[in-house]
Amino acid sequence: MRTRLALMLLILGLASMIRCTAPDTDAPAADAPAAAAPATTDQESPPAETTTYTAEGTVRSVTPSGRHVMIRHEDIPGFMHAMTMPFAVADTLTVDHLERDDQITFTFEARDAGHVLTEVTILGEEAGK
Ligand SMILES: [Cu+2]
Repeated sequence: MRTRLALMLLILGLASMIRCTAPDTDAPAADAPAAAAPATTDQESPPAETTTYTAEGTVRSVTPSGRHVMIRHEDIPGFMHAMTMPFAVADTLTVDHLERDDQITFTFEARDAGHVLTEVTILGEEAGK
């Protein structure tokens, strides 16, 4: 009798445990999107999240390292309004020749991590330099 009661309690206990773990059983399903997330990110990085824009602007400064350029850019339709902002310089690009007030046409990639200059063409110098 006592054994049966203990067995009953054990079964009830197990049943409640199973019920408690039921949400965890759903967890793998919940994990699935999470597990898929990195793959999705990998897929998005190159094609979807990198958009290339070309704009005109004026060089405000180049960091001593030559890895960033502060550019006052014109309106970039569909992307952002005119403003002064920093652009990272692509590894493939050199900006040593750029000077303050240079008028430029530049191409950059809008990546998740920021904006990366990939091409710069000097048009001339801003009047009043
Ligand atoms: Cu901007």
